[in-house]
Amino acid sequence: FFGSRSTVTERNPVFSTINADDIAQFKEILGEKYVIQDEERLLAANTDWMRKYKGSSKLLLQPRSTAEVSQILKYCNSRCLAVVPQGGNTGLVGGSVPVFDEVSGVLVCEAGCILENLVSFLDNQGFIMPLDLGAKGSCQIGGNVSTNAGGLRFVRYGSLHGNVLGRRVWADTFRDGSLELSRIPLETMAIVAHFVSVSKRTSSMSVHVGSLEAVLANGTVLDMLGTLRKDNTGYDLKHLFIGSEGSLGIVTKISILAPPKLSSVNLAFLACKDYVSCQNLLLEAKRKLGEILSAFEFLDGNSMDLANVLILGTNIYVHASREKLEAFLLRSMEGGLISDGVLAQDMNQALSFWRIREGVPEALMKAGAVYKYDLSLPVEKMYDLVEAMRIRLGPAAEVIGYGHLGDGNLHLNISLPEYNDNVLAQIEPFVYEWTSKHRGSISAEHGLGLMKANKIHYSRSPESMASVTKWNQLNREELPLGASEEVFMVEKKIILS
Ligand code: AKG
Repeated sequence: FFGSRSTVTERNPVFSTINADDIAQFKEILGEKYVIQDEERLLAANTDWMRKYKGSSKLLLQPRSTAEVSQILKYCNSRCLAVVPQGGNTGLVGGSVPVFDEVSGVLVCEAGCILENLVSFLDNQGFIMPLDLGAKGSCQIGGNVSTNAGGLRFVRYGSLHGNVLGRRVWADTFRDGSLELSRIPLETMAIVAHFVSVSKRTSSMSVHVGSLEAVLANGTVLDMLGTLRKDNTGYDLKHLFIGSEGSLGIVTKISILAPPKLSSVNLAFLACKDYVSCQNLLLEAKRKLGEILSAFEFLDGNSMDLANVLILGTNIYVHASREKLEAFLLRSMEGGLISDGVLAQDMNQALSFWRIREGVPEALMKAGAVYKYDLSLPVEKMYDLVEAMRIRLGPAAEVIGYGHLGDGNLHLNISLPEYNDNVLAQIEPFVYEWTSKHRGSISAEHGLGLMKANKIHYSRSPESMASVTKWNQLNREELPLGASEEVFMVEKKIILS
């Protein structure tokens, strides 16, 4: 425990403990340099981003290839050593080299590639990543796939199930869009709507294909990398690895089809007087701008205050005009859906709007302790939970609601000066019961991890859980990674205990 606020999971006695022979074996496979026992580095790897969960792993391994991952897992399996795959924010192997085919638009890369590097790489080639999230500067694509990260472009490009593994086809009809509104949106609710448009084009067709390579616990390398649009030869096994959080194997390579870069991107930052107006605006945006809408985010007044006070100075002005969006937004303003708003005039301004939205989680971390919930709920019910929680907790904590309105995904954050078990008892299980009652999901995009591993029953029926358990039992000999018992992160680093 870090004080009373973090969680440590008990070690499962089924697993062996590491001995000197094991360490020698790992050094043999990886070389001395990549077998790490240094306390400080282990502490960093054993601690999650929120500094809430703490593992007690004794060894950090840094494999640089699929073959090394395979050898390590095979050995660990034979010795029954617990394995936690981990990724994100370490530069461990000096960066993976992406390979890109411009004609097919297929990017093939190693799991350790940092998302932002892929975004810039593709941008230089005239393409975009279908995935974007606030943590892009440090998260790794292998981790994104293993956790099925959602992010900001979900409303347009869908989940990684569609982007990485599926053979998803989408048709877009692009239109020009314009808007000119010119004041600072600082009312109770703000919405970021991200519009993309391709001038003078009426339609375009893109295809998402892709797949991955993963290593099973017994060291078997499952090569599912491919670039075919169609392959209907039985089960689509690759899907199992997306969102499995490392429990079935370690993702080592990914191929993903990148859509071509659009010739213009427009970002509007809008204020609505209440949540009902936000919902109605979303509905209108889907009706009128559906084919050019690439993100529809929302943050409430408390989120705005937090982001502005603790991280940013707000200084948003706009002079730009784009006809279609302007028409839509003016209509929405006349109809009372929008009370204020601005349209980014250039990329820098657009980035500054995004920084407000993406800055909220960081601002929350700086504000003190935070309890985080990532929920899928019917859009019309979503904000009721925020309000119910405010009433429930009173002045004991600040309740903040923001997230991906276009996807029905609420990030409910409860901020207070320090972690407090009495407050926590007011929040849980209430938040899970409320979500379950409204047939929501207790994890929209963040995954289960340690925090929600034993809360899954709020979102899954006993029958579906039983069938997964049964499936796992049947496949125990073949697919047991089964060791995610400590810090749960992803890819490219392997921690052993
Ligand atoms: C987001 O900002 O979209 C996230 O997924 C982070 C949410 C959170 O920190 O609660």
